[in-house]
Amino acid sequence: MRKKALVTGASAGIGLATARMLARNGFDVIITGRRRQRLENLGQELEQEYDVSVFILVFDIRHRDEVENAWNTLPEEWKQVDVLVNNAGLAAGLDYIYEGDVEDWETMIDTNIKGLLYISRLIMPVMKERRQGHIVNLSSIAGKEVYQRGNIYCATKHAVEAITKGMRIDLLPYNVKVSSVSPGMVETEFSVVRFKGDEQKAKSVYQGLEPLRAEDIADIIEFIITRPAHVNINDVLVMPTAQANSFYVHREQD
Ligand code: 8X3
Repeated sequence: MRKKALVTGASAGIGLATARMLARNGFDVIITGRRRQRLENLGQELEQEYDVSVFILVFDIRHRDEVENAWNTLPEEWKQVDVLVNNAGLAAGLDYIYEGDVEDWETMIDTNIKGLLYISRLIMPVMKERRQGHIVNLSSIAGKEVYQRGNIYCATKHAVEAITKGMRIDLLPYNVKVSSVSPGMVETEFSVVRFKGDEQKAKSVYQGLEPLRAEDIADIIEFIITRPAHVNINDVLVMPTAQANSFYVHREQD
């Protein structure tokens, strides 16, 4: 039986690049997200290009019942997930905390923390039972540092860090690896979503520098999941060369 991987938020960005990387490595892939058409296009591409099987689960990860119902539609052999990539996540808004939109806070908390927990809660017992598996959580530089107006987004990524550590400790006796990847600036839909579709504002985040690409992060996940059985990469913190941390970014003038 071929190995199975599940990637959340696979319809774009890091999730999509990761799904491609997994298929290239011979995994059958469960791709999840909200946008069915995009997932179907990706599924077709992966099956044709890499000769693997793809299972599509459409759900909004913020809704526990949707996540559980989708999981329950999976045939038993598909539930034997070897690699789980908890990628689905977003930033909504960039506001001073005293002016923050409470809806934005809830969206981020529900997606980045609760959503990650909902899907993990279904898959961890399977990994524990099989005494095999690897969970890769997408954290962020925002999980290490807090920057002005990043407040709740940073809080959710700090929570991901704690959850990663908690998973690693609790799954330790069961041979399950737990890793995280913590990127700085990656040019995906991230900033467009953060700024609610304002493409100009989103572009300006990456003005004058070369940001990371989704594929750069997929490359790192590839390295993480292809280490020998006795090696676990706990965390990789990765920045564009033009970024030192959340505060120092070098921009070339046009
Ligand atoms: C995304 C990186 O610096 O915009 O997680 O918070 S940052």
